[in-house]
Amino acid sequence: MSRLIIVSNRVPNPGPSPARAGGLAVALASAIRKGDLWFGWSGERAEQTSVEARTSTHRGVHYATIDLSDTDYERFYVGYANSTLWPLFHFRPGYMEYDRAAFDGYVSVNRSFAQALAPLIQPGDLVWVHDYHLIPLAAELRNLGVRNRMGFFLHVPFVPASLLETVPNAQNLLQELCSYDVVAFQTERNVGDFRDCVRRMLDIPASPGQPIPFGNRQVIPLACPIGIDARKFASQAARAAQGKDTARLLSSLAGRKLIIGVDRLDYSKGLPQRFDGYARLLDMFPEHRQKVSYLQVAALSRSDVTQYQRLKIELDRKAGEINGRFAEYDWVPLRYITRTLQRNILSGFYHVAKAALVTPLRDGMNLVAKEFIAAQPEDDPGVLILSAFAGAAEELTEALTINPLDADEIAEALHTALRMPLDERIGRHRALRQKVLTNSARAYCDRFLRALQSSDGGGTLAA
Ligand code: ADQ
Repeated sequence: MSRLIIVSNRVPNPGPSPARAGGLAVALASAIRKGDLWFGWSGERAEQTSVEARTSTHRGVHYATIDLSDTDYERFYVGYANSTLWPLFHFRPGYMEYDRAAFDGYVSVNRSFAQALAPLIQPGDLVWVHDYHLIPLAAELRNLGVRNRMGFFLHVPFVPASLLETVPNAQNLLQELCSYDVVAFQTERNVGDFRDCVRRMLDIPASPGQPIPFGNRQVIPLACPIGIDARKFASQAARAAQGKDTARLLSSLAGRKLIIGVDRLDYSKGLPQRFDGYARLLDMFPEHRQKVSYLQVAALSRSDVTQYQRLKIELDRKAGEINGRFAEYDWVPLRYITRTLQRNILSGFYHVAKAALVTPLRDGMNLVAKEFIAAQPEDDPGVLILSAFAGAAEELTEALTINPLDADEIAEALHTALRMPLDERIGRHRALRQKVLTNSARAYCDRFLRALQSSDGGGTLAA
């Protein structure tokens, strides 16, 4: 087997298990082996962006990181990646900002990544690049003479041509994606949009099921839905459900049904609309008052981007309004936490929840939906309420699917979920669980790496 090099914007802390193991680190745990290398930004800022990587080894896996200067951090990370590309790929053109200096910073950080990474690449290594921060990386590496097989996975959604073309240099972005040997997306729909963009914006034939000819190479577009280690998560959840944190939660619920939501505090996750949906439930179906409790864990994220600061203010206000309006002296309808909870504690909470609200306005996949299904007890499962605009909806068709903009629809779905008969809950959960077990983290890695191994590789960038 070839050595694998994983490249992502942030490199997981290789030390003892961090408080929050992100979806990426967990998903890739089954692909990365002794001798492999993980390369990316350290998360640290320095006077200058590093020209050479700092290396370390943990349990046989090598880690190589670079620091970013304050200016590069502002332009690359806060600017182009999170204020231009993130809103673009989440269908929010109104939130998109564009500043040429930020774009230049994005290109320059990708060049710095390439310069620090190129000397570490050996012949035969497979290079697997992750997410929208690093679209130009393969082109930059190829300019430095790297001829290895390189693949890219986009964790966020891809957009139709009519949206992609709103960003300056959209054609360049597409050409840079085509500099990889494999370009993988979360859903078939994303792959369809990518092919369509290539046809319309680059005037290159991109027929369904066929590789795309680009320069002297072939690019393989691939739908490769990310998964979780569902068996491990299920046993962790069953154990955690017997632990002291779940016991504390259950005793505070005093027999009430738990509705759970777990997200980064991000405008793509549809949190204000979800809060409205919950308030509508208590309005339209007052029989649930005092009988349910909704726990929303919304970990603060990207607090240096203006839209996220505004969202936090809006949610704080809405949470206050809901509790002010509906709470009784012995019942708080909404528990709202803006911190990260440890993964094993969360898994126990998922286990005992009777419904999960996963209602993003757009999401590449959404791993919380899969974690909830894996964690639920098979003999008395709760119900997943899932946005039609999460990538997970393409697979998890037995969930209650809703339009996240419609507060009344969220309320009706909650009402249905809270009264759903046991046999229907078991039937839906059995089908969902099977999918989450089959489309696991390992299946995701295997599918991607098989495609990358089988690709042409080694090509040069088209003129
Ligand atoms: P994210 O937008 O971060 O990731 P998501 O898939 O929902 O989204 O969550 C990733 C992980 O973070 C999950 O394991 C989840 O449990 C954990 N997490 C989220 N909120 C948390 C909280 N408040 N406390 C503790 N843990 C929390 C991007 C894309 C997604 C895609 C993933 C993986 O935006 O669409 O599913 O990458 O490809």
